[in-house]
Amino acid sequence: MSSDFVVVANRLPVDRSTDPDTGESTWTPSPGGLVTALRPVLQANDGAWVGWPGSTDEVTADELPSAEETGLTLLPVNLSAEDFEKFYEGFSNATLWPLYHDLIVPPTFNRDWWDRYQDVNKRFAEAASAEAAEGATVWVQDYQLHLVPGQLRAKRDDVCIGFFLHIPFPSPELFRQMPWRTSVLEGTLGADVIGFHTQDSARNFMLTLRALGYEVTIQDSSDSATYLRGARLPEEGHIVGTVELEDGRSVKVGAFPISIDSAQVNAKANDPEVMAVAADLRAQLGHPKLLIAGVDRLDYTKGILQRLEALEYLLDSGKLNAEDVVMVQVATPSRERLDDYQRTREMVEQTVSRINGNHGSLGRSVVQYRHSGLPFEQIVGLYAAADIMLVTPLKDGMNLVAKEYVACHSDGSGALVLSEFAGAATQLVQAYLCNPHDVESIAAAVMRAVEDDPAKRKERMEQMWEHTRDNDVDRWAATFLEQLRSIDPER
Ligand code: ADQ
Repeated sequence: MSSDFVVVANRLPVDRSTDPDTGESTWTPSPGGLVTALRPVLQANDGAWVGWPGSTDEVTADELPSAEETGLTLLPVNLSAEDFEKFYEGFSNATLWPLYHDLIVPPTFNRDWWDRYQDVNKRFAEAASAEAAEGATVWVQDYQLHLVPGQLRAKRDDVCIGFFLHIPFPSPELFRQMPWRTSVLEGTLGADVIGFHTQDSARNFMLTLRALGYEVTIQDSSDSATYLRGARLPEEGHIVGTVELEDGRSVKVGAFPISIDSAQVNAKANDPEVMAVAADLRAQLGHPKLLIAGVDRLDYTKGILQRLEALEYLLDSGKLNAEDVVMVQVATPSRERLDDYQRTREMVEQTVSRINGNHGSLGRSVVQYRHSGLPFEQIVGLYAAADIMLVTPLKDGMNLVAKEYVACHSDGSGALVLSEFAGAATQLVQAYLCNPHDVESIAAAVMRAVEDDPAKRKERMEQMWEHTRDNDVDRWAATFLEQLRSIDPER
């Protein structure tokens, strides 16, 4: 029991790489936004991070980088191959993920996976309980760990617990389909503050609780769809309502839209080496008149297929000329053993080759597709080079790619085509919004971006940059933690 601040997340913020010659493995920090934002809090509070090291090989704490090296104590929760299959691929990614993304594919309800999910959550809760000092703050992250707040509360009533969901929370009718709905809610309600990216998700959560008999007060019932009419909600990072529990506790529920390290991404885009990457890329692509880009994990929620179909429609209809356009799509392999992900990959790749077959010429492809992750410098180089960024998820909690693109265009260059079903749309209201379920709507948004008055297009990017600059990931973490700190310590 030694840390005043403990983060509990599915993954530890480190990656293992193995030297192909010597076979020796080393751990390197994985520079995610979450760890960057929380590092100052972790360092100031003898912080610890509880999470899975990322492979099914057993790892002990002393094999991981030390607190001196990373500024935080890393505490591994190991997953066996069977845990990985049932807890991670199964319940987390084939039950909750599709259910929470509005059934783009049908979720599988499997009791065996659910049992394993409970077991694995318990191990995370035990690790957090063993590490948290008296009166510590524990911040649990995301859908893989819904039960941890309740399991931890049962062991340690002295700690203050936060829970943040990084993906959307679905409408009550969808959530209620899940056989274990009450247990999932009960587990989550072990927290003192529960955060979502958007007001809609926060409200869905509260309406679900109300439908299932909880006493909830929804303080904010303003129209949450103002972004469709170009207006941001007046207040972000605020409490949407409270839940009164039978044990006398009161839980706050709020909307805290996550962001990126805006200044750092902006600085990277202006770094001469990255600017050279961007210029080289345009040259390699034959200096196209219009460079369109997409960057995603290869996931059916991201709408990669739909955006390719929109491009195809624009080429088929002659609205865009294949000679003038190149689209670069980078898709990071993800959850590759799951059928729905394999199918998505097949459909994406067939569409890429059909477009190139019909519209490319010998030696020149209209769509340049890469199925891999890329170093962040290259991703930023691509963002900087792209005239139009296509971010068209069918459903997305927030979508950081949209914000990263904006941070690379503080000079007002470029244009963002953004799905109205991404949480980011509630904030980047000056984007060219589209309905990704409607290929013609995506195509129309692309044409609006192409044909807009250049001064207006520039103004849109500048306004989005100002908002992204002022609402970065530090602000997100600070706003959430401020709510958590305001919990009565005498409770
Ligand atoms: P994700 O679904 O993973 O996150 P997103 O928010 O877009 O989606 O973040 C992806 C990150 O991966 C970005 O930082 C991007 O730069 C990087 N990335 C994507 N493709 C890459 C590639 N090929 N190579 C290298 N890097 C790549 C979940 C939710 C989101 C929510 C975040 C944070 O689904 O809605 O915004 O968590 O809460």
